[in-house]
Amino acid sequence: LNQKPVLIWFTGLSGSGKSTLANGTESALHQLGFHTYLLDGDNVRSGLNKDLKFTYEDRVENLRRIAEVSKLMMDAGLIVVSAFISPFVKERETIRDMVGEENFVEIFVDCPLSVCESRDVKGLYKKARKGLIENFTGIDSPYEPPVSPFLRVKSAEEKLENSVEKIIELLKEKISI
Ligand code: GGZ
Repeated sequence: LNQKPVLIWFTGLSGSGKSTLANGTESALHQLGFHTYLLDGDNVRSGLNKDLKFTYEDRVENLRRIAEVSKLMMDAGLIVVSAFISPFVKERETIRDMVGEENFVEIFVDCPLSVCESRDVKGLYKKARKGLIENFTGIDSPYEPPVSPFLRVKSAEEKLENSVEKIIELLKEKISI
């Protein structure tokens, strides 16, 4: 199997479905025989980036470290699948430049704030509205959507399996897998 190391970067609001899509994509790649690694808030913010919060500076540092770790994993030959809000265009561009444009696959998980907020799986939007959480993306901290992502997934409208299938098909073309 000729595996090309790439960084598949899911960006979107909290509750938009990034992790679900990233998980689905990783499983699909794994089933095809690829060696992958999934990076998300659960395994990064609880460990490596435990010292970081959600101020502008901390988010920038969060993403910088994630990009560096992704690079190391790509050096090891892995396909890295990552799911972070990554709200700023500039930081996503920096990551793209760090890993090389041809190795960066940006997927915009496009889900209206109203839908993310109504799902509120972890009750964080409610807390943010009450002022109990500061700098919450979409509430009192900005989200800048990608201008021209590799792919835009309308996660509130599309079925997960269909989105994953589309991602895999496009990846096949992009990295000739
Ligand atoms: C946004 C926050 C915040 C604030 C805690 N703003 O839905 P979740 O819970 O599981 O995913 C969110 C996660 C976002 O971390 P990221 O590392 O992806 O963010 S960034 O790329 O902007 O650095 C949410 C939880 O952390 N969370 N406080 N204030 N999300």
